[in-house]
Amino acid sequence: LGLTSLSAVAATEMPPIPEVTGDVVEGDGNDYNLKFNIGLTQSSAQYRGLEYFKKIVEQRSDGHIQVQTFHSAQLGDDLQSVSALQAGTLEMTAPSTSPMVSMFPQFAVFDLPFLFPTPEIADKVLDGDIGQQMLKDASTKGLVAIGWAENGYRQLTNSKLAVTSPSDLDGLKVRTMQNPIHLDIWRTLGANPTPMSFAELFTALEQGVVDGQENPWITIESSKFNEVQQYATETNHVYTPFITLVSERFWNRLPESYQQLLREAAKQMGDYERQVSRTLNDQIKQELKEQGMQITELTPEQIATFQEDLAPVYDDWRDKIGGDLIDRIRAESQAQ
Ligand code: TF8
Repeated sequence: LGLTSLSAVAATEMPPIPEVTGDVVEGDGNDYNLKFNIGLTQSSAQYRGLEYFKKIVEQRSDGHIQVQTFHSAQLGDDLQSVSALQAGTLEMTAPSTSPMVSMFPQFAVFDLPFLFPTPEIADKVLDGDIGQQMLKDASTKGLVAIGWAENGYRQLTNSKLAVTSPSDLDGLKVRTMQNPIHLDIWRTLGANPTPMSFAELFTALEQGVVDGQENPWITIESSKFNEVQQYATETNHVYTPFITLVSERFWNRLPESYQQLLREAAKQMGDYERQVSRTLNDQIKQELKEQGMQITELTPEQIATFQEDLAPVYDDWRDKIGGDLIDRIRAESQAQ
């Protein structure tokens, strides 16, 4: 049922893959093979973005770069893909920033709850000086970071009860990404969090190893979590970006003109993917309701209770992440 209804949306309302603009780019006469692997399924906005990326790169390189796309962690989950890039056995991936904080501590800023009040503010941060500096800083350790896209605002689902306040979370087993702030968030709210790779999540939910998880609506549907999760709460507690990464070994083999082509294609993919993600977000929430998921939308007062309870998470992480960076992001929000 989930799939049929998602493809119904896809047919009518999914923003179509744009036409490729820009001239053919001269390379060095060599042919290149680029494998691009992600953890989400074929029905995700992210995979749609990959299809656009492939179209741009293949057309503008006049077929000299062939892009092979992989989804559903076919070539590994987020962390495994990053290692494969470092080893040079995979050319591209686009993980959530969260599991990468052990390599790049500054990414932890994206894990702070309720820091990005709107997607437009997230865009300003990611596409502005802060985000562009982060791409430079993350271009090390065998990786070249060339762009941002979005995973999106995260929502809580579970198999036990309709959650309207932190007190409902008492002892609830919630899967989190492999990230210390996420662990801290759910522990602070009274839940019993377990970090786990996304690739293991469906089975863990199905077998009751965990009671709940949190991800954007589109991921909940495209991964069919609604088949094993009766309840959802629209918490919007964290905005997670995707970061587009290239293997440095591959990058260094490319002529500069192709490096520039990949940067441009990553930018266009990111813009398009955000558009798809935002167009589908509310539609998919409605569909999940129609399919029988019990979705709780919180009042501003109920959201405030979560925010107040999570204030200590800010206090604990502020200095470790850099209060300066947090203040600059807050200033962007105020400037709106
Ligand atoms: C998570 C993330 C994932 C993505 C994707 C699988 O919950 O939100 O959806 O990182 O690559 O692990």
